[in-house]
Amino acid sequence: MTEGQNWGAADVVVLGAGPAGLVLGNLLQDSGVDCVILERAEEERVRTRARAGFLAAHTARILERHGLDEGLRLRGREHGVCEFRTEDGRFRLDYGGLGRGERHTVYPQQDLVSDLLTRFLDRGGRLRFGTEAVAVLDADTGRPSVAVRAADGRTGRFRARYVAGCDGRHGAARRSLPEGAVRRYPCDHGVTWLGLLAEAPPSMDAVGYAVHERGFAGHMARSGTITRYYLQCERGTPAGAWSQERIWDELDLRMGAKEHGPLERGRLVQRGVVDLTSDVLEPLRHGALFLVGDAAGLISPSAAKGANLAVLEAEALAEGLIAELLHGDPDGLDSYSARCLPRIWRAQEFSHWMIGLLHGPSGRDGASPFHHALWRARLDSLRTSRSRQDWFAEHYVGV
Ligand code: RFL
Repeated sequence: MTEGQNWGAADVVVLGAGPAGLVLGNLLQDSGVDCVILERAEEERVRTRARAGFLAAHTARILERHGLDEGLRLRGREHGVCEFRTEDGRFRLDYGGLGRGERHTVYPQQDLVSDLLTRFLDRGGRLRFGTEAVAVLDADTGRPSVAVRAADGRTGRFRARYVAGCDGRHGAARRSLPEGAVRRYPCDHGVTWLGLLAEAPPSMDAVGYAVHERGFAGHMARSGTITRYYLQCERGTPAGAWSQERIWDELDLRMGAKEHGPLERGRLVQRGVVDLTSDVLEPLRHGALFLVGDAAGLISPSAAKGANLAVLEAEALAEGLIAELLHGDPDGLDSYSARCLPRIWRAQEFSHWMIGLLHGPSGRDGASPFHHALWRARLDSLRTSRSRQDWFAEHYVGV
C-alpha cells in the first residue's frame, strides 16, 4: 500500500505504545513537540499485557527526572537479592549491597505502561489505538509518511518530519528498512523457556535461579499475589503442552523444593514460549526513521534488560528530537545511534554471560564435560569472589 487518504500529520509520528513509545511520547508532549502515537492494539490490551517487572536503578532515575515515576514510587518495591540453586546446594547474593549498591524496583510492565498512557492522555496527547502502521514510506527523502490500517480495514497515511519506530521486533519500522540500510547482528542462544505467570505469592524473598541437569528454572516476584516463573524446555514445545500439575512438579524438582522449601502454587494465568534470541541493528537510524526499544535490538530476557534499554533509548531520542525541532540543533539526532549502541552491546554481553551461567549443564555447550566443568567454575567464582560479585551486581542492575 503506497497510496491512502491523509489521516493527519505530526512532527513526530511514534509507532507503538509500549514503554519506549510512551516514554518518548510523554517527553515530547511535555516539551511542546507535536506528536501522535499509533498503536495497533486496543487500549485494554495495551494496559494489561504482562511482560517485564524488574526495572534498573537508572530507569527509575530517568522516570523520576521527567516526573513519570508516580506509580513506581507508590507501588514499586525495591529488590536486591538473588539466589542460585544447583544440585550441590544454594547461595544468595545480596546484590543491592554490592557493586554500586543499586537495587531493582519491581513494578509490572503493564502498570508502568498504564501509568504512562494515562498521563499522556490526561495531558491531551494524541494516540490512536487499533491503528496498525503498515509501512514507513520515504524515510530517506525528508518527507516521510506512515501507511496505516485501522482495525476495520480502512487505510490511510500520516505525514511526519520524523518517525520513531517503537513498535517492537515485528513492527513496521524494521520491516520498512531497505536492504542494506542497516546491519543486523542476530544471535540464537539455542535455548527455549516456557514463561509462566502464576496467581500465587512469591515463594522466596529473592530472584531464584535454579540450574538443574533437567534444565533451568527461574522465580521472579511481580507483586504480593503474582509470580513469574520460567522453565527451560525443548525448542518447539507448544505453550500448552504441559499440564499445570506437570509444570509445578517440574518447578519443584528443579528448584529443589524438597531441600529448600515448597513453592507457593497457584493458577497459571499466562504462558508463552520464549526462544532466547538477540539481535542488534546498526545504526539505529535510517534517514528520518529512528529505532527504539525492541525495534532497535532484541535482548533475551535472561538478565531483564529489554524494558530498561527501551526507556534509556526513548530518553536519548526525545532529547535529540526536542533539540532539533525546537532549537534547530541536529547534534542529538546525529549522535543518537552512537550514544545508545555501546550500552546496548554491554547489556547484550551481560545477558549472554547470564545465559551461559543459567544453562550450564543443559545449554547448547553444556553437554561436553569440559563446558560443564567451566560452568561450575563460573558459578564458584560468583559464589566466592567479592570482585566477581561486585562486577555481577553492577551489570545485573545497571544498563
Ligand atoms: P513493546 O513493549 O513490544 O511495545 C511495542 C508496541 O508496539 C505495538 N505495535 C504496533 N503498533 C502499530 N503498528 C504496528 N505495526 C505495530 N507493531 C507492534 C505493540 O502492540 C506494542 O504495544 O516494545 P518496547 O516499547 O520497545 O518495550 C520493550 C519491552 O517490552 C521488552 O524489552 C521487555 O518486556 C523485555 N522483558 C523484560 N525487560 C526488562 O527490562 N525487565 C524484565 O524483567 C523483563 N522481563 C521481558 C521480560 C520480555 C519477556 N517476553 C515477552 C519475552 C519477560 C518476558 C517473558
